[in-house]
Amino acid sequence: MTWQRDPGMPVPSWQGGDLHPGFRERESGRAGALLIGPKFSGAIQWAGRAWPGSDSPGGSAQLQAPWPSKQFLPVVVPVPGPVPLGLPAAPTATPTMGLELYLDLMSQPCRAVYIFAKKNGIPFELRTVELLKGQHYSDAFAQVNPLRKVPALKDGDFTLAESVAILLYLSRKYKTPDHWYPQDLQACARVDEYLSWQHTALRNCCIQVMWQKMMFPVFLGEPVPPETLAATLAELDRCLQLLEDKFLRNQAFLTGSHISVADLVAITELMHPVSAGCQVFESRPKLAAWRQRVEAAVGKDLFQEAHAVVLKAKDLPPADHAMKEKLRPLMQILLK
Ligand SMILES: N[C@@H](CCC(=O)N[C@@H](CS)C(=O)NCC(=O)O)C(=O)O
Repeated sequence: MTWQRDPGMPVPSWQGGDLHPGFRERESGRAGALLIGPKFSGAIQWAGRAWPGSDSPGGSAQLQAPWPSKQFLPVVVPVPGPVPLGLPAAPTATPTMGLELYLDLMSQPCRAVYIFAKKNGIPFELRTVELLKGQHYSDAFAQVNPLRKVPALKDGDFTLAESVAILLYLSRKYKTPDHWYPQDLQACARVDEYLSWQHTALRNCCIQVMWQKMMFPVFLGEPVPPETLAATLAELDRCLQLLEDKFLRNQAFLTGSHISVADLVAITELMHPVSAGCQVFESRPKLAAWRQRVEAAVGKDLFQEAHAVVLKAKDLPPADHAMKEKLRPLMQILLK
């Protein structure tokens, strides 16, 4: 069994844990974490440093199971800068069997999935599905997600819809650091509680505010009755209060002292009304401080990258007639 770092993948950071995505099995092209399980015996080769403290540019070893103390033995620790591969390149004809994420960063659950995957160095092929071009109605996309919504995931023959299911699948498959989706029964239940609540609360009003305040008047040229917008903004305010009082309280993050997937799901929602010019954080210092903490934990660059598209949505050229017809069903839902 030989491994090499996938040159297209970001170099993951060493977290002292047991997961190092960004590597590919050379023969099959299968993407995945470069982990050797406790039961593995056999020959391995690696590029870059092999263990913390080692400065070897690569090497090989014969491993004999079982490994005594750790559940996983990390084999490659990436070094800063280009990693010397020291191994022949994978054959270009190798079919991609790796993870594919179908996303449009205009969509808030897509941004949560994108940030999570990138932050954790999970190797994936980005398949952009542009909602405003109606690409989610294509037959090809229906094969991946018959619900015709993004985000969607394809991992080999396995397909998955629904952002929460996707986030949890990724956290389990790539064994991401525990704080994202904790093992502890009650800590995990707190995250589940938020994820269950947000679908019928924050999510509804954030998307409605964004469309009613910006997309209808600016993009579609359709005025929204002032009383409709006022009612939606009042509902957003009510949800923000619940977010602060029930979830954030005096904690650093929504479900405790560490960032979890709940924070990603929440912040990506709140950036929707922000993109439409709503002052979501200005009169809410607690929430504003939380936003800063989330941005810092995610990393400012990744946060900006994930939100660049939606923050520029106000500059979209007006939709043409065909586009409006395509969006008609969605518009009816969002004007309720
Ligand atoms: N519950 C789903 C919602 C997915 C969803 O509604 N996605 C929107 C974008 S935010 C979409 O694809 N809309 C296209 C449509 O409804 O036509 C999830 O969390 O993934």
